Amino acid sequence: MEERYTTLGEFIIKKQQDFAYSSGELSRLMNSIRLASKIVAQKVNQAGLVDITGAFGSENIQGEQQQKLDVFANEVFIQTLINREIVCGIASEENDDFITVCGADGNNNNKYVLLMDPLDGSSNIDVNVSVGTIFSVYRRISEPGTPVTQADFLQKGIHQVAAGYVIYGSSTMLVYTTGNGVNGFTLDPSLGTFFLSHPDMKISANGSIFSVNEGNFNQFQQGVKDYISFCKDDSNKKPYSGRYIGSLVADVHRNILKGGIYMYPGTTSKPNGKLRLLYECNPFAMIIEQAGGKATDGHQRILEIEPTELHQRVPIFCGSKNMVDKLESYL
Ligand code: P6P
Repeated sequence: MEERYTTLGEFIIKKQQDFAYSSGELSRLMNSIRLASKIVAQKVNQAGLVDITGAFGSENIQGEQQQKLDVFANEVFIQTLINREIVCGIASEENDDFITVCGADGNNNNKYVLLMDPLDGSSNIDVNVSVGTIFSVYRRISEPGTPVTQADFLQKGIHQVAAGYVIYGSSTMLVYTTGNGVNGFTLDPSLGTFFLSHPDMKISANGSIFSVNEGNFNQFQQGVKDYISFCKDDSNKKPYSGRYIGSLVADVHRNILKGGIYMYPGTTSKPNGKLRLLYECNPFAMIIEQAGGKATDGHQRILEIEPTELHQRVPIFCGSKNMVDKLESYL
């Protein structure tokens, strides 16, 4: 089969065949995410036309005003997964606690849990900036048939079975890994089909883009300030460009394609930064490492961090390996 005509559905089946032990549950999980992404993409692309972008009035655990699309996207992904009885538990940025998913018989022998940020960067929707969904999948560690526990979600990123994101931008793309490389699929909205558009994505070891919110510069630790000053030093042989969209999925996706480093450092007011370990930093860390890049909190691999809370924040520096190495040399 000519690669360029591979649809996401065909790719998932092909990959399942690569795993002799695969029971097909992970394939069904990916197909569920495929469906939910199409539904959310359609609503995001209508955002300016349909009155669902206004603030919903409720707040999420982050204390942020929930945009209606946040709520919509959260419900679509949750319902799609529950209806198909694919996972035994779900954790979401939009939900204070994790959701236990039981089968019709009240038990649940499904072996996976999913963690997600259903619509990251949603505050950008009203200004037509790309937003995204981020997801992370683990095998449960509790006994099948027993209720899912928090321990099932608080696993190190190295144990992720799959990680991915959907970017709702000039086109809708789904990018994911199951531990054997990273592949990107672009949605043809006229057909409702994701086509393999970016096979075996790799991030260059070097890059010339640094992404950070310099509005926080004065609150960064000195080493981070020194690295940013290095990037801005005109005497550099290799000039760097500052690019910061303020939408995590958009910033990291661009850096994977063009090379670069994305930083959300700790600050004096937020020592652990802003981004969430379990459903933002870990999935991106897996994707970036699978694409040949590096992801650290400044001291250790993001994927090695032992989680303690569902919504915990960690600083993150990720992207082109040599750029992250250079940053670390300043810390
Ligand atoms: P700041 C969006 O709210 C988000 O969670 C990420 O998508 C984005 O990278 C980050 O926050 C931007 O945060 O503090 O720079 O506005």
